[in-house]
Amino acid sequence: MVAEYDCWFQRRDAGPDRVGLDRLYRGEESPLLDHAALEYRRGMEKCFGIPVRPPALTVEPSAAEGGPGLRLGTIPYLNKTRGLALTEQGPEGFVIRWEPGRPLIAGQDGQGTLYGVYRFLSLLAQGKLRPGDELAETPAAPLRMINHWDNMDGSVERGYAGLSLFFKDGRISYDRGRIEDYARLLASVGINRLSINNVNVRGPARELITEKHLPDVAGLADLFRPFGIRLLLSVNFSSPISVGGLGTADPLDRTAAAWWEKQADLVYRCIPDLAGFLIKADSEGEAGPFRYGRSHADGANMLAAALKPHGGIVVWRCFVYNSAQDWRDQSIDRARAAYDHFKPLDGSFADNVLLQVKHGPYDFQVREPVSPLFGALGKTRHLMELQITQEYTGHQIDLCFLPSMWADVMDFDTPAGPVKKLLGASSLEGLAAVGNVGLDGNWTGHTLAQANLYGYGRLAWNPGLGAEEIAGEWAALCFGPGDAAETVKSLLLKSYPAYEKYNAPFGLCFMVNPGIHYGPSPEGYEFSRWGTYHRADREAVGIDRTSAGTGYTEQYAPAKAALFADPSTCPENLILFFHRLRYDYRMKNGQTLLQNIYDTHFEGCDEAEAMLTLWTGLKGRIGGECYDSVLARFERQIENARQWRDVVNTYFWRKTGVGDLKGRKIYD
Ligand code: GCV
Repeated sequence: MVAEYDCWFQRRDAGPDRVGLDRLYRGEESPLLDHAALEYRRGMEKCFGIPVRPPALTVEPSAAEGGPGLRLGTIPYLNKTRGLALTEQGPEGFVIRWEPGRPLIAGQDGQGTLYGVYRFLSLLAQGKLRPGDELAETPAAPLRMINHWDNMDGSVERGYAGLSLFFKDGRISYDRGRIEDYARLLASVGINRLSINNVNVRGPARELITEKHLPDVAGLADLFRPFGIRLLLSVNFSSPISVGGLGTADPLDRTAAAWWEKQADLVYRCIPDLAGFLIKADSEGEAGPFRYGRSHADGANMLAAALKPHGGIVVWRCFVYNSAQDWRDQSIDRARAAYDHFKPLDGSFADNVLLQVKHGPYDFQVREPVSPLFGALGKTRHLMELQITQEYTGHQIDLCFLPSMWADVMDFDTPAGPVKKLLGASSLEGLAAVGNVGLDGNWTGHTLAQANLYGYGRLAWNPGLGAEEIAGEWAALCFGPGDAAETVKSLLLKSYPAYEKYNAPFGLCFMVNPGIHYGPSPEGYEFSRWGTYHRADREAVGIDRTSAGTGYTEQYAPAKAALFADPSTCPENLILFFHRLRYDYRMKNGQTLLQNIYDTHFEGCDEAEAMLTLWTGLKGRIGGECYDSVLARFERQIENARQWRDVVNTYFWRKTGVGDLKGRKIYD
């Protein structure tokens, strides 16, 4: 990698033959096509050093058109005016057809053409596109969103890459060039929606939907629009009171509903194409309809009615659970909460409401089962929420390539089919993910964590892509050509299994330091109010979530429920999520559960150390700045991995008094 800031738009030493690439002809006029042309020219110059002459607008065939050059336009237009018979694609899709000397990028619409340009540049950079090639792509699902948890003081909740790109000192503040570069990164992997402020909408953020800030939000929206990215704003349920000065935010109270309508009118006067509002209600202290004895459908539908005339959507999060639980009370199971709250409401939401469901029933742990809501919300539009920022997966200090985790999620079988097949083909209309960038020079703190942003976009576009393919693409774009890219790819692929091994074992979850969520603290959450207990004692560990326990397994369709409910069929990487097991329980490898806990922690730490060694093998073969910054992260990762290994192993040794069969060092 030459320049960390440039991410997957690196300058290549050797480029393609420029014949046909340095001249651009384009079809109809539209802002998105203008932008696609601009991005093509910029990309060719930046990545391959090929200057491209400004596009000739050739609405009708002309003599000039006969020469070499790249054609850019939309499929309907080109079919009509050139009789090209290009196969129609879905919305935002594109065709790339490279007749020697006359490559063509044709989108189904302007946005598709822009995506086609980025794909063309990417494939060219990976050495995967040549004259004679033809391909067509359409994104699987219409909504591919990033959620920022940025606060208006400039801090970022769970942000590990510096301050906010958007906010500073209580107002909107940004570097225009930086925003354009960010928009390019997002659009180049197909992201088309962006919420800019934290779902915990506190202080001045409540006024983002007022005259005070709307002109500035509009300015930001103007920068993202050419890239086909529409903004959302996170709103606070009690704003009618805190901003509007009303006495209530009751969704069935006409004055509260009218306040939202008035506010929506104002918002859409400033930003007519705002995608909508995102809301966290009745969750971790945020207000919501429960405060008024109303349902989440009442709350969401009130907002939906306000946005409906403007074509806006309400994205309503399902992260609703009792966050003031008494650890003594074993009758409550937080894992049940989202399904218990929202499944009974299936079918009662307005048609411009989308529920946003975290992929697992807990909270972005290193290993969770897929939420039983997927495949069960047949009558409600919804999105799956992932987390790119590494809150529980190493803070972008530890390398943890998340597409490895997400690919497992995509493969999960719901009663309606695997998640990856439901996306875009059912009421599951897309993905949302908590972003991982900030003002750090390399965007993501750990340079290799850029791969998680890239991978999220690629997976949202094509959920059938495997982790290996994504890792290979990203490594080739940033470190290729050459075998350094192979090393980086293998590092990415080793990273999630290693992290999982030295973290909480076998789906146990939440052995992390409370609050900060980095580093081990096996009982950090045991006696707290957050509902995430493993209840380890001297004989057993884990929660019985079968029908004999909390009944969580029953939320799945019968076949899955039965699979999870039986320890002999339950996937072992989740066995302690679903079961309370004695330490002498025999795992499939014939060893006890306890021995497996020891083994995985020793192995995970060894694997982290091996990753550092692999990286040091790249010294002198990649840019020094990148080499050094990643090296420093690996050194910190090893400290963290050792700490996890020793704290968790010592914890279980002290509980059980049973040592490691292999006699490795476990501290007293
Ligand atoms: C934005 C977890 C995080 C919180 C986050 C919350 C959420 O609890 O620790 O920082 O708040 O999830 O998703 O709303």
